[in-house]
Amino acid sequence: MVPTVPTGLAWPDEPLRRVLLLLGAALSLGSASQLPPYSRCKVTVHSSDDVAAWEYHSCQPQTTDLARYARIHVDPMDITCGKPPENICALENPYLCAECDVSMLGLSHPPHLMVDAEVPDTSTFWQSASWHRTHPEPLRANITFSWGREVELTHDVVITFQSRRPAALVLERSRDHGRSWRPLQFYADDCLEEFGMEQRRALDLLSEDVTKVICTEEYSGSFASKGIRTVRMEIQNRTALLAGPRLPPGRVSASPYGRMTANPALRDFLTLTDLRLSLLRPATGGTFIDKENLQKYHYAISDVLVPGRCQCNLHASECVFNAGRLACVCQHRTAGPDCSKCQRGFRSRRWRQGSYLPYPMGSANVCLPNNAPAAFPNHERIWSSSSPLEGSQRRLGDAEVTHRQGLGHGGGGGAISHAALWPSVSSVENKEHSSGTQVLNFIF
Ligand SMILES: *[C@@H]1O[C@H](CO)[C@@H](O)[C@H](O)[C@H]1NC(C)=O
Ligand SMILES: *[C@@H]1O[C@H](CO)[C@@H](O)[C@H](O)[C@H]1NC(C)=O
Ligand SMILES: [Ca+2]
Repeated sequence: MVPTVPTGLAWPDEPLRRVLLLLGAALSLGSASQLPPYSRCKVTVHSSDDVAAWEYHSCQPQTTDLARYARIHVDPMDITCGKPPENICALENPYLCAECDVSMLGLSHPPHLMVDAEVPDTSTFWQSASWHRTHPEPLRANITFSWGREVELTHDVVITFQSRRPAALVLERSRDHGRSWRPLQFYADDCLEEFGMEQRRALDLLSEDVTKVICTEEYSGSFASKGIRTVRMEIQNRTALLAGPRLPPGRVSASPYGRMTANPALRDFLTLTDLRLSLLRPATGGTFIDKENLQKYHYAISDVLVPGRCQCNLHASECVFNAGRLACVCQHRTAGPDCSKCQRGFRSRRWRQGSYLPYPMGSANVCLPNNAPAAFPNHERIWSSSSPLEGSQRRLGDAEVTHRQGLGHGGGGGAISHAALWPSVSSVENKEHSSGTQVLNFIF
């Protein structure tokens, strides 16, 4: 058995999240109407001894903490403290120091302590060497999280510092396994001086700025609260911009997924193979540098949270972690680590990504058997008159939802009335479907 990545229903706020992640799997067994949209790839709509019909939906894995499934690399190699043993001191009090020594359990602070399960009141953390090590050169470190595949961010990235938050850092992403990098967000106590950028808060972004890279002073500037140790990359504030308040009733639920489909730039912005935290300047508590006590300048991170999911092209509701890799459990007769091709024997039409539209079932764009008619419509319901199991003798019905009145021609069996197979749907859904189809044609 491969372990399934734990799932959560709604993404909770921090302290509870580790607990809820564990509960998530149990919660998702609850009633079907409680399931988040796009959580099921296939639903049986009729089943009896000799006839089965099911409907394929586009589907995606639930949000989980991706940081725990990443390979973590810290640069330069010797930037983690303790080799040789050294003292790390408090910024506020240079005489309050702790020893760091990689050879002593309890005194070492390796990178994996950024992604372990935090027990309340016992913080475990990665600790950098102090500026004493590199002065007069700057104290810099890159922390890279690599997944070896595409993942997509769904909620705020949250970095919790054990030390004071750095005076300058950049969060960057790569979509090509680290060959090229693009910034996600800049953070500084003075954006203009550090990066030549005007400071801006995610809260103030307008809907046309949904993928705009900003520099914020919110987490390190003079008005940033000193007691708070978290730095955020506000993903939700950005996706919320797409949710748009002015949709007519009945269409509201289609967002933001529908708009996500219509906004490839945002999907690109949130998709990555690697995430890098580039620490450029530690907190110094002001402009004065106390050269006699450089041990008090350093970085320490107790937790990194990267909520997101495997990018499975809307063809999988599960992603498993096996042999150090995340892999989609592909449905819809697709294959590959990210379901980006059709299974052998199921290639009668070009592979396509699933679509979020029409909301909330989406379009599965299943791969079809090689012997399916070339002009087969893009239907999402398939039924079998032989066995409820998927198999090579499966017969395919012309069961596109918009053609449901015409069920019977080309359909397998015919023993059941289509009223039983296709329960009535509201006109809103019909409308959504037809508009969804138009959008699909437009996009793909
Ligand atoms: C961090 O990565 C950047 C970009 O690859 C590189 O230029 C820089 O030297 C790295 N910094 C450290 C401290 O390794
Ligand atoms: C932005 O996020 C913050 C907290 O993360 C939230 O309180 C606020 O309502 C969000 N703003 C918008 C416009 O979604
Ligand atoms: Ca920790």
